Amino acid sequence: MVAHNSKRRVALITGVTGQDGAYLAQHLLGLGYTVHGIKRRSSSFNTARVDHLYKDRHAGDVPFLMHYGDMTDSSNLIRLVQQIRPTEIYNLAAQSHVQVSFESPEYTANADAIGVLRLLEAIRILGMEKETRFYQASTSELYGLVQEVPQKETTPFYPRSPYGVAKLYGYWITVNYREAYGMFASNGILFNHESPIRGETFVTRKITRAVAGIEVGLENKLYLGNLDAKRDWGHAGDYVEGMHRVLQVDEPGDFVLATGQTRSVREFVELAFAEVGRRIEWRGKGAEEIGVDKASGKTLVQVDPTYFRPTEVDLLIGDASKARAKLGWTPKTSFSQMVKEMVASDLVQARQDAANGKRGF
Ligand code: NDP
Ligand code: GDR
Repeated sequence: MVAHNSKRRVALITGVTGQDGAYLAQHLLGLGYTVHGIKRRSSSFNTARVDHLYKDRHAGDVPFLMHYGDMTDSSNLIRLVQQIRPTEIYNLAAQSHVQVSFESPEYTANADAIGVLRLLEAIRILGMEKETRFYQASTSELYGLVQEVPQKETTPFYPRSPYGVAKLYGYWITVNYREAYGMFASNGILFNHESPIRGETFVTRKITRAVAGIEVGLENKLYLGNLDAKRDWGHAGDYVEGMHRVLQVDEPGDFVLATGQTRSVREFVELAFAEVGRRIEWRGKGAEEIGVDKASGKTLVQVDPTYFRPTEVDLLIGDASKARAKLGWTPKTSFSQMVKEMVASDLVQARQDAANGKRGF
């Protein structure tokens, strides 16, 4: 097994510009790592989440560096791994939106499934199997259609989207390379985790942004899909600490990270509106359902079937006992603290947008 060289601590994070990449880079820099991140070429700036970590290269000491790259580009990945020689790779890059994966299934498979293989092969081609530990961002979406609750490492997988199916390949190729080549390659099977820098089209951030936008007068109504889906929602800051721990133990393996509590989208909506003192009353059913502000009678939430998915994951609730026992990991942030933090942050943003005459939505 890969002996962990504690003297040299060099991490490579794919997907560093995403929610988890930003939290993980910050965490690893705090632990004294040199952190390299892969960012995609884009016609507009896409590094807002990590700009505060970036120090001017010309200033000398640069513990955080970014490189252009893409999970669909093997030669680029091989070259970067060769140049950086990371002691740890965190593969977080993915087309991570479940609904979008129904629109772009082939691209999702390329980036989320074959991309994992490309990175594992880069390690193997370069003969770095004993030098580099590998973390794969696996997901509770692997569980999909409910087989058992709570879901744990031994629960059978039944993915329900092209995203989930692509991630299933990523999970198993990671296990296979561990078994075939003795690599320190591990899966973190992470349940949903959110934060103020969560992508704006995931349901939690969509809700908190709309609550703030409605409060500040920038928008009138929040349109949502399935209100009854249940998720085990934690805070991204807690989960990146778990990712790091997955690579610090003596043996590689697969670990569920979850809070063990589940809440519906409907409950998230109610709590987020409660943060600004509004009580939501639900009227109607299914595609006709609306959420009304109890005090004013105004409709603030409306179901829009456009957001229904061809196949849905109804219930996720994770059992993180293995992570607790073997990694010493437990989530610290409560659900209500997280909702409060997200609404407060979006209120600040919405007020700035209003002051600057920007709609922002
Ligand atoms: P985000 O969508 O916020 O970030 C995804 C990152 O991947 C972004 O940096 C994005 O770049 C990058 N990316 C996308 N496609 C490519 C590509 N082809 N080549 C290189 N980079 C690419 O996701 P999260 O931070 O929320 O999630 C991180 C990982 O964890 C993902 O793999 C996700 O599937 C997985 N996961 C997430 C969970 C969650 O609840 N957040 C739960 C379980 C697993 P850009 O900024 O340019 O778009
Ligand atoms: P999910 O997150 O699919 O669980 O994947 P998302 O926030 O997109 O959906 C959660 C649930 O909310 C329902 N929903 C809506 N979802 C979105 N995005 N927009 C809506 O308007 C809406 N209305 C209701 C969905 O149907 C679903 O049931 C996330 C991603 O981060 C994945 O990358 C990760 O692997 C999993 O979490 C764990």
